[in-house]
Amino acid sequence: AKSYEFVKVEQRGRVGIVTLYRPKALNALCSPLMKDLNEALQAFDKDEGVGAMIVTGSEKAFAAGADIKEMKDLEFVSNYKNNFLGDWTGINSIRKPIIAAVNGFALGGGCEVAMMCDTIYAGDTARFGQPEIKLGTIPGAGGSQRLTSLIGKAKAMDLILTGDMITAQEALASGLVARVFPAKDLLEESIKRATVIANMSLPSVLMAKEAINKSLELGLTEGLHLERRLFQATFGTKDQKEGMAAFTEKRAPNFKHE
Ligand code: CO8
Repeated sequence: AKSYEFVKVEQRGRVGIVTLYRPKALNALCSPLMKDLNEALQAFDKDEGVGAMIVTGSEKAFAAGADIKEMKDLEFVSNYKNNFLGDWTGINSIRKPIIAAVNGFALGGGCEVAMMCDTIYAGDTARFGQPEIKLGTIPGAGGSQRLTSLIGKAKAMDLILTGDMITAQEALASGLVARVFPAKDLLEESIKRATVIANMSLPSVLMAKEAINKSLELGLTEGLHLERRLFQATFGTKDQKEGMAAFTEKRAPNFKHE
């Protein structure tokens, strides 16, 4: 596998793990780090042997946001001409599921990267926030949009307008994260669940992810139409035959991802 400066990659069975690695700056998301992250995820997305991915950071920080030192002297016209942050959306085009496993700080762009993933599991010491307002700016990579759809308007306003952090337990209660584990167990527990997903039929997994993500963008009629069409399409896979045969024969299915 290729090696990168700002992320570490590892494969456990059918699970691809990308660890953000910029310890000197609490994994602050400089442009080269985002480039490495996107490349590493794209490589796993293409890899036939991988069925699900995890993005994680260190025990102290998932990521403490965009790199403030890199950003501080930027100007509107150059931001606009260079489409600043416009190319940080690579995660959105990954088709396989990605779990963000968050320990420590997930702030600003760090919280946004976690929300770009398909679900978030947190260690019990994790802290989430969108502190951009304290720097005289606002979220720029989906914070105002994704956080609002995940936790609702009142809570999103409260967090984004004050810049306050919330704990893992608060994030769980508000629907930002799906599960909380003791911090030291977070990665192993995330790998276990990613393995469950990675052993399901990959075509079904891709279709389920696509259908869920489209629910955030389509009206109900179009969303139900897409879901029904994808559901019908699963009957064209060998894995659907295997899954239903295994149930009938009272045995575990052996999906071949085709
Ligand atoms: N950018 C650059 N460097 C950082 C950042 C950052 N966001 N966060 C921490 N660092 C650096 C510190 O400067 C420090 O470096 P040095 O040792 O050279 O001084 C080192 O990391 C360790 O940090 P601290 O000493 O501050 O550690 P503490 O444990 O005292 O505090 C905190 C931890 C509370 C996380 C604190 O570091 C902090 O508040 N960080 C900034 C958090 C923040 O405001 N983040 C939002 C940034 S704005 C943003 O993300 C805009 C979104 C744009 C979209 C991004 C696209 C994905």
